[in-house]
Amino acid sequence: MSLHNTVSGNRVHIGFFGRRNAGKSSLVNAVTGQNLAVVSAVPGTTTDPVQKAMELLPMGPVLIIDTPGIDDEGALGALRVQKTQQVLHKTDVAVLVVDASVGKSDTDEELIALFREQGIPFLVAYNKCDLLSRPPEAPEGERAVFLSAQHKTNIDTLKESIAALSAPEDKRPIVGDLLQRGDLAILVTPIDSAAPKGRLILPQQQTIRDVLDSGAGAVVVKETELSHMLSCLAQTPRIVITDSQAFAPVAAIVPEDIPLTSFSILFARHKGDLIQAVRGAAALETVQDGDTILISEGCTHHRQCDDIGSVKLPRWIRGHTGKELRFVFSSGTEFPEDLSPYRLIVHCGGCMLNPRQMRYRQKCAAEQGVPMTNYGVLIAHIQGILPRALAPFPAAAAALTAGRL
Ligand SMILES: Nc1nc2c(ncn2[C@@H]2O[C@H](COP(=O)(O)OP(=O)(O)OP(=O)(O)O)[C@@H](O)[C@H]2O)c(=O)[nH]1
Ligand SMILES: [Mg+2]
Repeated sequence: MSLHNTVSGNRVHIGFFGRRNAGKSSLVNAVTGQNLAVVSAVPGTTTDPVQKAMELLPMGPVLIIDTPGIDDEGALGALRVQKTQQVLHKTDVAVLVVDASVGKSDTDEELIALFREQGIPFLVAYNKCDLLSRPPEAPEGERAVFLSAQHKTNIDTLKESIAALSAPEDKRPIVGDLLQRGDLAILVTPIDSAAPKGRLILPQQQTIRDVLDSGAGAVVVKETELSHMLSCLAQTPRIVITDSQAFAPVAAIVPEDIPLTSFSILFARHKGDLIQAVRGAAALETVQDGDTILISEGCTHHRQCDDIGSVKLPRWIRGHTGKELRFVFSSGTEFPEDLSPYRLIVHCGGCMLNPRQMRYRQKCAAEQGVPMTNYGVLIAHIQGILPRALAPFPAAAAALTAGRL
């Protein structure tokens, strides 16, 4: 396959972020070995994202994205976040460029919080180390590279670190990033007729595994035993995770100060871009008579999904909106290239798609400006449980509020 035949979805997307004048464009030029990006001492030189597809060793095909610098004025401005957000949607690995002679600012910390929340692996590139007699120390646990874009020192180290972060099976957290060693997570798993015989479903198993990997403990309980179990605990749970079907009764039991979310929210984030999915769900409020909604499934053989996708969702959506809508269905590997006919895309959870495939579909929708959500997030929205279920994810919660306006 030639370089140009590699569709952009199959390229590792590497985004360079940071404050104005940190040297993002200089670093992009040093990494690519080309003078693609305009560099100047005037802050705010880069005004729109600049991207370049190329072959970058030791990674292979990549897409390098240089972004406009973020202002220093306190909290990230809404518009800036939106621009940064658009790039974050497609970023596989983020490089936070910090001027080492200045150090990290609140803005940088906010960017790091955004990366974390969206499960985007990142590293901090301390640039302009040539200005220092000796490089600063990185905070413990931070993946950092000390370099100089101008003197081209440690650029290879940066490339290797990026490659290490973009390992093929990208390990996006399910819930582990919200937990600390010794924490307790409660998992509420109703056992009804839809539950498989003699075992738990995969998302529940994977969540338990993720809890264990983070050194926390899991209490797994049916909604009927939840109240009793809560009263037995000597330690306040860090989070309660429930099957969305049981959200209402569970929300009534779990005190407001204990974070409560659903498996579908966790997996929307694990598999793809939660913020985009939330925006897509909020877009349901803006559909009009005559709009077409695409309902898309990743596989062709899951009876249960099929029933939800082809029968229940159209009914719920019509009931919720009260609009005359047209529904179009796609399944398996087919996903329309031209998404412009659709006002909204509702995708299944994508259990048969790998995160990259799922994210690629989300990228296509984002690039074409079509709102896209998934079954779990949309159903949660229709049930009215999103505000509470999103509370552990502030940026996604903000997207819900913004999307409804
Ligand atoms: N001493 C030193 N100066 C650098 C280095 N890298 C970049 N600079 C200088 O820092 C200034 C800003 O560089 P840019 O690459 O334009 O910074 P940027 O982050 O892209 O800035 P915006 O696009 O405005 O956000 C320029 O004057 C560069 O020459 C470095 O490693 N050492
Ligand atoms: Mg720039």
